[in-house]
Amino acid sequence: MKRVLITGALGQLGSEIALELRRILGVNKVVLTDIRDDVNTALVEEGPFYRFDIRDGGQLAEIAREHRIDTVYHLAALLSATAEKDPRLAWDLNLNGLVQVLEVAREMELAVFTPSSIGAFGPATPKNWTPQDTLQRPTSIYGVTKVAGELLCDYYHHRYGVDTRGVRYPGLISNRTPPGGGTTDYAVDIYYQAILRGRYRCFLKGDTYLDMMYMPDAVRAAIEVMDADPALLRHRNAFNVTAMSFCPEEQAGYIRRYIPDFEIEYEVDPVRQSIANSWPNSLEDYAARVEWGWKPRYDLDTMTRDMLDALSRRLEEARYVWLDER
Ligand code: VAH
Repeated sequence: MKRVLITGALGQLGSEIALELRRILGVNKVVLTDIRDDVNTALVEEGPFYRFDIRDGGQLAEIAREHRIDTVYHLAALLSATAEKDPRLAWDLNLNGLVQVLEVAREMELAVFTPSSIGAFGPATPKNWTPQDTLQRPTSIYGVTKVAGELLCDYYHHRYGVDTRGVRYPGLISNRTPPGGGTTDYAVDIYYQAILRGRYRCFLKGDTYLDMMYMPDAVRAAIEVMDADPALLRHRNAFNVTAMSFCPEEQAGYIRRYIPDFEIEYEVDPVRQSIANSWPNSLEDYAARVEWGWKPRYDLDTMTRDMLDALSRRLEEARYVWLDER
């Protein structure tokens, strides 16, 4: 039975993987860590949690030893828009944090999941049906850290035999935890504001196509790739995975199927538009499908229905803090 440690466990993806792994393995088999402890406090209080900076490898090793960890989900990182504001911090956290995890994994023979992103591609990459193996010359610091991270994880596998695996995530959409500082955050916020205000001001152009995925599929991908038979893996860091590709205008149209009067307007953020323009319009994910049976379950219509249903129930009960924090 696996014993898992999650870094960045209170973030958008980390908190959802934490919930699902604790459901599967039991609370005490899943140790959470994060640099902060003032969000998702239910997760902090219900089981083992440590607040520390992932760049402190010594503390990581101590916790992994104390809890007899065998698998690390390393999710602590700055996302694209936040990273662009402080490139040196992004490099330090995203890469030196990863080096600490890989070194502990090498010494303690731990398996490591590290997410990459469609941000690992750049303007020179084929934009439609972006292949698994292709040119990667990202122009954002986030993308630079993701490509370097992919190469580092593959190096630790080939050089030291560390069981490193990852997926290149598209934009992730969750009805539980708001995203933190990404270029695809609009695709989450739009649902909240559709319910609360009936309209949304989008920071990307209406015809900006990006790959996206509903969080239940993203969590399942992270678990299934780590459970895959290693003998069947030709790739490791990192597999293209996707579920859908849409633009803000298209997403607004699907919302109007449920909220007919919903209106969208545009106030483009040049930094995030430039990042989005450098990313693919759509990925092909055949390697993941062939090597470990990847298959998404949600499309834009089923995701929209589930998001609006879950949020309308939740937002009736509690103030929408995210909007107030803006
Ligand atoms: C971001 N949500 O926008 C992340 C993700 C593909 C996008 O990497 O930075």
